Amino acid sequence: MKLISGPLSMFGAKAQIAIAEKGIDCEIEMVPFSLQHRYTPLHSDVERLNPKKQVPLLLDGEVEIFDSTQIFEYLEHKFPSPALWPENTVRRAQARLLELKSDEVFFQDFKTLMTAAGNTGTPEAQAAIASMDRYYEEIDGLLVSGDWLAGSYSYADIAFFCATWFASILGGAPRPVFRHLAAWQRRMAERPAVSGTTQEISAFLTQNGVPVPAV
Ligand SMILES: N[C@@H](CCC(=O)N[C@@H](CS)C(=O)NCC(=O)O)C(=O)O
Repeated sequence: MKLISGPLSMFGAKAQIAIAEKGIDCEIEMVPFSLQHRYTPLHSDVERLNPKKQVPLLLDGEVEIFDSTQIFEYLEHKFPSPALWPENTVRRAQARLLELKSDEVFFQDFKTLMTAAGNTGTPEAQAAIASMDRYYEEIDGLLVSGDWLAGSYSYADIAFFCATWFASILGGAPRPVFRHLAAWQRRMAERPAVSGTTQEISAFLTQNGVPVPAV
């Protein structure tokens, strides 16, 4: 099995953490990426397999798929243990929705901060930070009564941890006032699967003179 990702890919980090959590023997190949030239030249498998021209991709024999959530689904079916979707039907539905919200709702504000490229003083960036703050408050509320976002540790935690970690690079870190969220971030960061992945990304950030998130 091979994961094709990028050294600064939030969605790739999701897949990398899930692979590590499940202890899967998987080669990880990083496509060419630089802060200046981004993903050009495009990796040949990305060109061939993904009409959206994005990473991550997962190659496993005749299975050649893209999109981190699709990769989660494949990993869960092929390697059911340890389970990364909650067993309980209600909790599972909540976890799936939270995973989607990380990738598609929270990510909209994240994209605004990416476009701002460090200039967080613009009205657009300030609006994105305010919107993220409201979402952080919602998540903090979920974590009052439990260690994980949807009962048991799940893909929802992996996705949102990656979103907050990368948002922190862009000036969108959660405020410490959200103490349940802060404690959850620390719990996440202590997991070997998570710290192994963030250490690799941190090395890339350091090489490129970009400050590493505190968590
Ligand atoms: N929904 C996709 C998003 C993938 C994505 O946005 N990948 C980024 C890197 S994190 C990428 O390859 N961007 C290059 C581009 O869009 O040109 C997923 O979950 O995998």
